[in-house]
Amino acid sequence: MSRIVCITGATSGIGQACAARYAEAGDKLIITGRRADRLQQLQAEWQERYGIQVLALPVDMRHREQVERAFQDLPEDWRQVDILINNAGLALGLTPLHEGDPADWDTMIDTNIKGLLYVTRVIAPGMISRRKGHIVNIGSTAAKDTYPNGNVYCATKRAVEALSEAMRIDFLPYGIKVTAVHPGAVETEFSVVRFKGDTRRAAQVYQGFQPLTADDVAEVIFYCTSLPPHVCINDLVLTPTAQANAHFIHKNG
Ligand code: NDP
Ligand code: 8X3
Repeated sequence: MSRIVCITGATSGIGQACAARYAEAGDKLIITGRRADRLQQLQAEWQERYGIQVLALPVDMRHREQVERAFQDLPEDWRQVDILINNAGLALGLTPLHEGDPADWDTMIDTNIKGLLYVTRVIAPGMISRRKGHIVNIGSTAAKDTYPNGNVYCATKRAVEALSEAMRIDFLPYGIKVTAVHPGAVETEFSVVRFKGDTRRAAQVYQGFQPLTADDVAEVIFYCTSLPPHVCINDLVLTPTAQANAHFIHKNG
């Protein structure tokens, strides 16, 4: 039975891999991101390859009115979202707090925390009225351990962890599943974004060990959302085998 799956930040990395995984399974997809051209290209590709329906919503998660308008105007047959994957997010910079750029802090807080809240606020009431739904929030090992110079990014992911717990408690009477997935190092556009286009510095992050791929994370998320109705994975940490936690990665050479 096909489900309606809404994935934020589906234009690259983990979100794109998740969308491809659910597309392969025949689910209907709502995909979001700021890059409208990529959304359209992926929409056409998955509709063609898998014969599924894909709704592309170009949206900047930082702007509450944009998010509300995009989701409140959903066509009738797209309103019953079964699975929401709150994935859109980013890190900007890796500097000590006293040298941090407050504009970067605003972007991370507005995207990773407030954007996640805005989308959840419009989607969750429908799930609650239907007494059915699953919300997957993408945290990070950065939520579990604060690392040097990670300050505000780590704080936003700690907030995602706290909000996942809050959703689990508040939505408990309605049978809504809430899963927080905390990946370690995944090679995506994440570090290129963090280092503002410095691809050499970004590549160094993943040298000397085998990082996770976005597909690895997508497979785990797909598993979490494919369990029987009475089974819920609440909190899940996955890392490359070479990574113990946010602090320790065993690199060769
Ligand atoms: P990518 O940079 O590859 O993907 C990030 C996605 O978020 C893109 O689709 C981007 O779309 C979207 N996004 C960013 N800002 C906004 C915004 N303002 N409005 C709408 N969409 C936005 O990185 P990842 O796939 O690695 O990251 C996905 C999630 O996983 C993030 O929450 C990240 O914190 C988390 N994570 C990543 C890890 C890693 O090592 N890579 C490890 C642990 C967690 P667009 O640019 O088109 O707007
Ligand atoms: C992304 C993983 O360790 O680069 O959340 O912050 S890390």
